[in-house]
Amino acid sequence: MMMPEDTICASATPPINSPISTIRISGPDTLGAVMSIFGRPDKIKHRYAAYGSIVLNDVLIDDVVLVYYKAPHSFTGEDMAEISCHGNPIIVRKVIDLLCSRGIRIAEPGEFSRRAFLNGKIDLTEAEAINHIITARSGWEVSSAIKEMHGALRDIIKNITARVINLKADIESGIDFSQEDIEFVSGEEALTQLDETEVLVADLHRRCRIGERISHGIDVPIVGRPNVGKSSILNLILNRERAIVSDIPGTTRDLIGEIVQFAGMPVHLLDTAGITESDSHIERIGVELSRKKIETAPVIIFVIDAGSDVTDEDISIFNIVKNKKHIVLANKIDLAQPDNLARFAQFGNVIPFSAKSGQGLAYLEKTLGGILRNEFVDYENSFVADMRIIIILEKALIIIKACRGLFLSKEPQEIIAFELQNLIDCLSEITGEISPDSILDSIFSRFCIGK
Ligand SMILES: Nc1nc2c(ncn2[C@@H]2O[C@H](COP(=O)(O)OP(=O)(O)OP(=O)(O)O)[C@@H](O)[C@H]2O)c(=O)[nH]1
Ligand SMILES: [Mg+2]
Repeated sequence: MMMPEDTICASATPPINSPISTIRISGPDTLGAVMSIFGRPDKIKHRYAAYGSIVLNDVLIDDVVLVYYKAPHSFTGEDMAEISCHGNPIIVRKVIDLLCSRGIRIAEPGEFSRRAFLNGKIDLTEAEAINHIITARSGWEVSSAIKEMHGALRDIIKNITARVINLKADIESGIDFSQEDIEFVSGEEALTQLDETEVLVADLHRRCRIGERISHGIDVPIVGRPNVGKSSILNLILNRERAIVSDIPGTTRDLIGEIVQFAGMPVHLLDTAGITESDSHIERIGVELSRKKIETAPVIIFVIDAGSDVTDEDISIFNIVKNKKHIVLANKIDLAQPDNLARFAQFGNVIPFSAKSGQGLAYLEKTLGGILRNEFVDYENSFVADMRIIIILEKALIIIKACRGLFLSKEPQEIIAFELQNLIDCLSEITGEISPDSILDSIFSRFCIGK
């Protein structure tokens, strides 16, 4: 266990005016420092909320609640304290200045989590999960990250690693007894175990990939011919004037995207340029971007104008969209004759919609949510893993293939055992059992100060 010598402090809450702000302190000088600035030092006890004042030279700084955690029973595993004061950055600043005058220094980004990791309180998957909980933009990410913080990913990795360790041990026992011709694990059995390991790693890789994809936001473009109301629909869903709306066809030239939450998942909703045969160079570029998005997006919102007749443009856009998952909105229903949707029968199920009145919005959210859940069936079981983990899993799959090659060509057991050790080391990088400082730097520097 590595114990950093110095004591750090930082505000764990953002520098804004709010009811409460919290200042964290961690390190061996914590208790001395807080006792010296807190008006009722006798009240400071392990895991006890002490109420009192912080006073400097007879001037009252604030009334606060102070909780002290005695090492190793704290988040970092060191002596820690949390001071909750009134949420004014001026007060926070004064308390931190006071602590600094007692020889405590301001923490680097992620330094509390880094200490928790170095003291064995959390592994890297849990540290990364905490960061995901803070930065998550949808309910799905939050619950997935909380599961990870509770060790869901770590347990799977540990289980896979344990299997490889066993296999390697069996093979090494074979090495020791090789003179006596005892084989602890037959070649076939070893291959089966390797195959099983590969299935587990590949499955985990797939689940992390899905999670990674979802967490970036699932692209859902809103497409249709010019002037049908695509930008108005984006603005309605976002509940603000994000895209310019006008009655001039060809208003939107570029892709305009925002992340919104649908059915607990982050959706990258994209307003696109109305698709048309245009002479204008800029408009053509926009139309090209819209077409590309239709190709790559998993789900498309196709908009038609319920207030006007179906045009050839509508039909040709629908022909590109129809083979993909899509939703059809008959927008401007407020301008249409009621129950006159029959003329849109060629587009299949059409949702009557109005960006003006909001009609159909709840139904759109329900329908889109349903499609997304179906498209990403396994989303309950996917992980919001960092690219770092996905890359390590890919490396592990390559090593497994190499091991199989060694088995099949009946290489000496020492060589196979060596390659299996590479696999164990590789998997251990995920939890951080084996991780060079440079990797730790890059992970924890992404955290905010006070975390
Ligand atoms: N009455 C009514 N008007 C609407 C509705 N939705 C949009 N409009 C109007 O239709 C016109 C075009 O709306 P936009 O949202 O700019 O249409 P767009 O599809 O983004 O157009 P381009 O960017 O040119 O492709 C504007 O004058 C809107 O106010 C609706 O539901 N009802
Ligand atoms: Mg537009």
